[in-house]
Amino acid sequence: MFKSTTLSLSAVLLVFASNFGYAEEMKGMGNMNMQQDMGSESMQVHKGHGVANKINGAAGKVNISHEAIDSMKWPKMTMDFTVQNKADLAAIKPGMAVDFEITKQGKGYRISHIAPAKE
Ligand SMILES: [Cu+2]
Repeated sequence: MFKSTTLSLSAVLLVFASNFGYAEEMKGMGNMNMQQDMGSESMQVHKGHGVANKINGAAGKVNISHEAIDSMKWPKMTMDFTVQNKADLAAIKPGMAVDFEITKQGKGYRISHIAPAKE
C-alpha cells in the first residue's frame, strides 16, 4: 500500500515536471516568434523617447534627437520623422521631451503617435 502510494506520487510529480518543462518550452517558442515578427516588420510598434528639435506641422515632420530604441536596434541619434497624424504636432514645441511610437510603413518609418513626455 505504501509502495503504491509512493509510486503514484512520483507519477504525479513526473507529470508536473514534464508539464512544467513543456510550458517553459512554449514560452521559449513564444519569444522566438516575437523576434521573428520584429524582423518581418509587420505593424510592430516601437516606443521611443527623445527631444523634439524642429517641428513642421504643415508638412507633418519632426526632427527628434532620440534615445536608443532597443526593439529596433537603433542607437541614439538625431533624425527626421514623418508623423502619421499631423495634429499630434500641435502639442509639440522645440526643445520639448517627447514620447513617441514608430511603425514601419513601406520603406520608411513613421511616427504613429507622438506626445509631450509625461515626466
Ligand atoms: Cu533614429
